[in-house]
Amino acid sequence: MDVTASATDPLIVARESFFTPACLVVSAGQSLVVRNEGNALHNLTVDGTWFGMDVPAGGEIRVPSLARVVGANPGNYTFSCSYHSAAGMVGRVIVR
Ligand SMILES: [Cu+2]
Repeated sequence: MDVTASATDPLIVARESFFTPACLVVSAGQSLVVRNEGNALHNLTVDGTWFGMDVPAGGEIRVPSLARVVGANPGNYTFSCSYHSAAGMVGRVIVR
């Protein structure tokens, strides 16, 4: 059987000032969709990686294959909104 990304990519929703879900598990080959359902500009920054991208209010971004973000290092990564991390806008993604 072919193993490909699921039809529905994992989704993180950003609001003021939290992510939901705050913790999720994804396969390295999957994309990740981040949707901003809040009214402020948010972003998604994955600690320890090169990845950081703004998500405008009402907008959506697609993080490319997580394998391209974390390289050969699956595991636990903290992500945050760099604008609101002090307000607790952080989460965790487990890439495997
Ligand atoms: Cu934010």
